[in-house]
Amino acid sequence: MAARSVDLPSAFLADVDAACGPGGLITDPALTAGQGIDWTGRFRAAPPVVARPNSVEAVAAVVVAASVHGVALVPQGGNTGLVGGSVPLDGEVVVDLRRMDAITDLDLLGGQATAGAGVTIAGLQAAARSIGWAYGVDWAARDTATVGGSVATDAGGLRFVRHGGTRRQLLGVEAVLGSGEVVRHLPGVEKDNTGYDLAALLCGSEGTLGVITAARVRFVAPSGPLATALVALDDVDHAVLAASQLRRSAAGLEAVELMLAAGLDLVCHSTGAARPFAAPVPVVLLIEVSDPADPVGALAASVGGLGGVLDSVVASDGLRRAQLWRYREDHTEVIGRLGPPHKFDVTLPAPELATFVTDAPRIVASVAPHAATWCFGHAADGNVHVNVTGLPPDDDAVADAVFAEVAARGGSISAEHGIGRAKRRWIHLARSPGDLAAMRAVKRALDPHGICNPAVLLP
Ligand code: FAD
Ligand code: 2HG
Ligand code: ZN
Repeated sequence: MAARSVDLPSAFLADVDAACGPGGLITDPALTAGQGIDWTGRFRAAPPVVARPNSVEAVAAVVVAASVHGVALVPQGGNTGLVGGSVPLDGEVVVDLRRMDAITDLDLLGGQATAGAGVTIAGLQAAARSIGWAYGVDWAARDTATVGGSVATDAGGLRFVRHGGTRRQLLGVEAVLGSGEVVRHLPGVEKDNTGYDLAALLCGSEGTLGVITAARVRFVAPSGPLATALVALDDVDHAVLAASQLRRSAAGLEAVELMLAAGLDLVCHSTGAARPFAAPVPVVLLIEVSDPADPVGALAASVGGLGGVLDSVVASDGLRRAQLWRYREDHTEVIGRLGPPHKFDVTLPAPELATFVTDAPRIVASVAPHAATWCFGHAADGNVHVNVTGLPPDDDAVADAVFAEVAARGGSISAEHGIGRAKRRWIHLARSPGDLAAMRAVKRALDPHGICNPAVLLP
């Protein structure tokens, strides 16, 4: 998508340099080019100017300088976002939070910690493990995606059915609002009804209200012994029924993930992984359960009650389980190798999910006959990732068709990735005029100069 470069006032650059200290302002295009391109390669900006603050005071000074000089900012963490929200296409300055990577106030008794915005999800998971707890949210970009980015997007991930998304883990945040005001509520208590929930408001705000500098998160109990299965089914209807049945009956349900034949074939072809089943199968669910005594038995009992099962493979040792997970987690990577994909991360009401997944290739083909459609996702959450390859970066016809269909079926145009730049034009399909007016009023109040990610989320 188109990029625009902007001349920045030298006084602004001097203020940022002073605030961020040595190594905190990067203007060399050779060093910043990667930070102007999103993970998919669809959104490509000119190499940006990058500020790398390492304290909340430095972030506040950058925000104040930006408002004084009328410079727009794009907060950036791991730059793994999938809706183009982290790249400065309009010459914004990138505020890179990765230097703010401290984990403090680890509370063994309460199961909580405070994580700087730049801590990676894998780093937070390791910190939780080090005191006998677990962090409840996990996804394939765990080594790169950051706490700040995950809060800003309310990331969902592979264990949503078990623990919910990022918002559910959040006890409080520290952030610099667009006004320059610092909000800091990092409580060490589980229950806390003391007024507006600013953490929940900033969660999912995609950098449009301010820069998140730290989060207080709760941990969850680590899973007991796990068993993981790939279960081949004869059609998507049976997969959706299975997800519902598992949610009702499998006490230790950890994950239910959907794959289709084409995606699985692509993963095997592209990564060299062995085909999991002897014969081709149309639909596969990855099902994981935990059980303190007999996870394989619990999994077998759950799978035994499902209809339409053609075949299954089961693993309980860590290495083999990780191999089964790779079939699902590698989808994003291997689809990306075909060229920049258009990503439609949608949720459907349960009764609509199977027909939507079945119809998606036809809906895409009706406006883009030469494109390829790939569907996979989080079956237990009604969340399907429709990826379309073979489209020009600025194609809108497929989004028009897919999102109209999702809206007509009562679904959401963003389940977990956010709106970003990619879906801004279609947000009215998911939110009412009243909702959008209220969001604009919040934006005006917290970001009065309109400097925080102005091209993202709100039309
Ligand atoms: P970035 O990409 O840097 O930024 C994302 C957005 O947040 C931007 O709008 C940015 O401006 C804003 N932002 C970043 N940091 C801050 C901050 N400190 N303060 C304010 N705003 C900020 N997502 C899921 O939900 N579930 C998945 O299962 C999932 N799987 C993925 C798998 C792969 C292989 C990849 C590449 C991505 C996946 N994602 C998934 C998407 C992505 O990892 C998440 O959206 C993640 O939360 C982004 O974190 P980040 O640090 O990379 O943020
Ligand atoms: C996943 O579930 C991520 O793997 C990425 O949300 C989805 O690549 C995608 O479209
Ligand atoms: Zn996902």
